[in-house]
Amino acid sequence: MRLLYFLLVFCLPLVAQIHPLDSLTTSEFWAVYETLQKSGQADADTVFSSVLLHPPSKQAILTNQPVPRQADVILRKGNKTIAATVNITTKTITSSQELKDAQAPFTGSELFSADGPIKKDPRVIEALKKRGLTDLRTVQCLALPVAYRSTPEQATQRIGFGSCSKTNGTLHTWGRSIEGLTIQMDMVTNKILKVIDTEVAPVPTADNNYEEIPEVPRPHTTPISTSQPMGPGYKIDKGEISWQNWQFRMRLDQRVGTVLNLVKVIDKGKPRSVMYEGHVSELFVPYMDPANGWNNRAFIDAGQFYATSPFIKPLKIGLDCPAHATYFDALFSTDSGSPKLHTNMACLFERSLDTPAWRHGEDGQIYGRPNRQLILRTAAVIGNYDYIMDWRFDPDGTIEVAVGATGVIETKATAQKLPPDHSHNATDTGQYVAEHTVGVNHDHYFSYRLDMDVDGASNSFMLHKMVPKRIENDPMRKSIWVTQPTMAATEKEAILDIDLAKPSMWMFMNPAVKGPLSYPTAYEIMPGATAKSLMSPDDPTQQIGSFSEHQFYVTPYNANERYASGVYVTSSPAKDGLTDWVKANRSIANTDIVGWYTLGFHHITRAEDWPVMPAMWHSFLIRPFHFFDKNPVLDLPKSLNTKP
Ligand SMILES: [Cu+2]
Repeated sequence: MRLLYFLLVFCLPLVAQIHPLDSLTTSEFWAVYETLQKSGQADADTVFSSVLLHPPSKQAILTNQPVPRQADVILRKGNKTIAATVNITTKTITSSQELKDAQAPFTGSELFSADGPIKKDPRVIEALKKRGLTDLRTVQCLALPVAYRSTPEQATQRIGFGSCSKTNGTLHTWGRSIEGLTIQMDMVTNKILKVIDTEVAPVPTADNNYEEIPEVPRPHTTPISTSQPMGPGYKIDKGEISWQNWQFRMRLDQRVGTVLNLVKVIDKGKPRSVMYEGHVSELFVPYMDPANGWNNRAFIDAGQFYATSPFIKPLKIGLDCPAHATYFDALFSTDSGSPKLHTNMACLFERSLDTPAWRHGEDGQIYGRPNRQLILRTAAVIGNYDYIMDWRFDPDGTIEVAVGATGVIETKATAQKLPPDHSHNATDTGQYVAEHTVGVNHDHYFSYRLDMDVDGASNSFMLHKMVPKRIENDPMRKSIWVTQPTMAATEKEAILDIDLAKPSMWMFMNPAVKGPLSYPTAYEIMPGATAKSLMSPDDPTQQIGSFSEHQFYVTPYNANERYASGVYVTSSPAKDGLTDWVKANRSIANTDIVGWYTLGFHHITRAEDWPVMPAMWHSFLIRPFHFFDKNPVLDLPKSLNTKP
């Protein structure tokens, strides 16, 4: 179903009033452009590296006060980076500053323009010749930014780190890397600064044309049909989505994808606040190989690449989401400051879970209610990797946040054809996934920023610890576990890791609102399978993705703290991020607080991950705790097929 809503929003303000939390519209992008041009801040050569909605004042939103529409802009003029905030309402510049220790993110044209200069360098030509590669039309080179400072030149110059792949004989170049050859390039002058050539390995030839593999019908795959013949059960009204007892706003952001706002549950007819804002904050994907070409692969995937191409990419109807889903378009900036429409960037649909929301069998009878879920989905594609990113709403007040990792693993070409023996330790930096092809060990970390507002903005954070208790003088029992509620007073007390020997529940609670049983109302953050970085804190790669040290953090609300590795992650000195903010050890008691969950996993690759990886899912839950007075889904319909 094509949704007119977003197109209508793009045509505003002629049609209706823009909500302060809506995405930037066409006319607003152009207002930003014209304001910067007229003021002299931008000229014909200025690159618009980033134009994002400046999030409106939370205080103004919560008190229904008028709030100006603003945009945060990063401009680049040669080597200079300028941060500006533009007031769209008044067409004035709120602030503008040249940054001395930060660099604008790489844009797409910048990244791909490296191919020509790299292939003209005689050292590169010689290195390619040494590998038998003389037809340079079949070699593709690009220069990527590095998020952290890996060379001193990055402090003063805009350095791209180049590498090349062979393109002939294949549709995609993943798995065709020209190993051991790396290039450092000044992206402003296009001067090649260094060519490093450390090892020659044959470019692998293992089949990677996955799309051309013939389809083989599987036995017993009869059609499964899902449809909603009476239309969806959700409503979308001026950017507000409502479904069953849920109500929230959604916008799509070029840097972080889906941004949820004003997430509420309707309880007995009254809207109750759960979360003011929720979105991915950052991604960190470090590789575990110190060799040339691999030693600086530690990607900060959202902040490092969103200007190259938007974090989220189009969805395919019938593959990513059902045909009957609602698909949303998005309007993002180009590097000349003009808006560009991207279609099918998010989808919304209901699905039957084919499981009961609850059930009980008694006296030969089965009592229960069937369950369903509302899913808001996007797909991020960053180079080789694809991440399906879900916000899943359950009727019982739970939100499941899930990420499905798929796409193509990064591989290293090796001189050796296959592992020398039958052990799994043939190489300590990866596993062979095809001949001459090692899938390098790596991690994936996702930082989710969760501005929880449980029944209001002022919340406290409680650890509901479970501790063993010795039972004395009782022949029937020697031990039990009991709960020990502990309030986290400051940020350091809320830096948390999963420890199976010291379990605890992590809860945002409102000390001022008592539930029907007299407990403060609360929402729990329930971790799923996750991971913690094993790199040392003095490793510069770890410093830029340092949020991966822990699974959870709580900070007092600060409008400027949105991205866990900081705003600027191109050649960054890594001094502005979540782990820096929490050093202040600010109070988090009974105030507006924000949770930061790290969803992570270590990835040891396997044959089954090649040439394209089966989707692997990880998730965590945000679920009510003493928020409702009883099971909130007792009243679900007995059949899913009832008319509302
Ligand atoms: Cu992986």
